[in-house]
Amino acid sequence: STEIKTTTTSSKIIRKFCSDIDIEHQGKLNISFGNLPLTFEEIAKRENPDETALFQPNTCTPPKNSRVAIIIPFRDETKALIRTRHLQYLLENMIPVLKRQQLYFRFYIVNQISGSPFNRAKLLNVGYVEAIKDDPTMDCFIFHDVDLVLEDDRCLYSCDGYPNHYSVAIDKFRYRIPYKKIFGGIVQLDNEMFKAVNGFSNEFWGWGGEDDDMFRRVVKGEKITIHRKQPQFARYKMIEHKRDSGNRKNLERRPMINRWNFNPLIEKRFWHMDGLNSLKYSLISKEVNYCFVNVTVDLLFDM
Ligand code: UD2
Ligand code: MN
Repeated sequence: STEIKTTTTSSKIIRKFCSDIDIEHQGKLNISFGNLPLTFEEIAKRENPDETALFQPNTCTPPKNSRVAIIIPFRDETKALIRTRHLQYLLENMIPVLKRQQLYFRFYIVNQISGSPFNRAKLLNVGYVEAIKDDPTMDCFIFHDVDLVLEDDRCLYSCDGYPNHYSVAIDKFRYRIPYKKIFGGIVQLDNEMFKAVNGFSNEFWGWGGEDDDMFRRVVKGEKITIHRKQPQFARYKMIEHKRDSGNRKNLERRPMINRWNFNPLIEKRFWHMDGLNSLKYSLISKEVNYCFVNVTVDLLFDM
């Protein structure tokens, strides 16, 4: 079976809610990719998740907005296992951070089968649906590229009632926002907001545009203000990489984004019809792989 055991059986009962005083910050972290990363098995051995790959604090109960699913769009078709290494670096460095932040959390790696153009946004929709299915108490969703590793643990991964953009200071962009309306890399939405915007679009095949469409769903569609995390803490290293095969530039991305400039009545017709409520996929497998849930999916490309 592909179902993961839910929290009703695995949740610990501790009567004290976690608060700021339970968080042990180290501050700036020394992140480097000079050595090979640990294997998934080694990470799990060190970090000790439960059998469902869930992590939770030992001494307090996470309050509302601290039950976090981290969803990573993924495909690795390289012989050198480049994206797999990225994932190992990410987990090796970030699981300890999230533990120190006293979060209840689980990683979902949503893996697209080969043969169709990569579709990051649709994979993220799948991750959301599968995470909620496994654990309906999850209330905070972080949509996270595999190649971004946090450099300061004072950047909190719990939700705060706003949609948040995390990757505001990336080494690759000289730690500056590359353009004003960016909403790519790492973003966070709580359950209500994600449902309100109907999730991501399912129709962006190949590289680019899907993040800009989500920006518009939130800001133009739902009229919600996006917050950016504090740049002094929300600092990331992007592990250097080339464009993956199977992820060519989406040449339709500009006209698709420009739909948002039309009359608002026309807008409604497309984003209310394209997203969570139109999501179709075929689940190939779902299993715990040491320290994360590995979801493999056929996104039913038919263009
Ligand atoms: C930018 C955005 C990214 C996304 C992308 C356009 C930032 C910091 N990043 O990243 O969020 O909007 O442009 O789609 O703004 N992936 C795989 N295997 C593949 C292809 C992609 O695992 O074959 C995943 C992986 O998690 C990767 C992510 O998709 O990090 C985005 O792809 P990218 O890293 O090639 O795109 P990039 O760096 O231009
Ligand atoms: Mn990247």
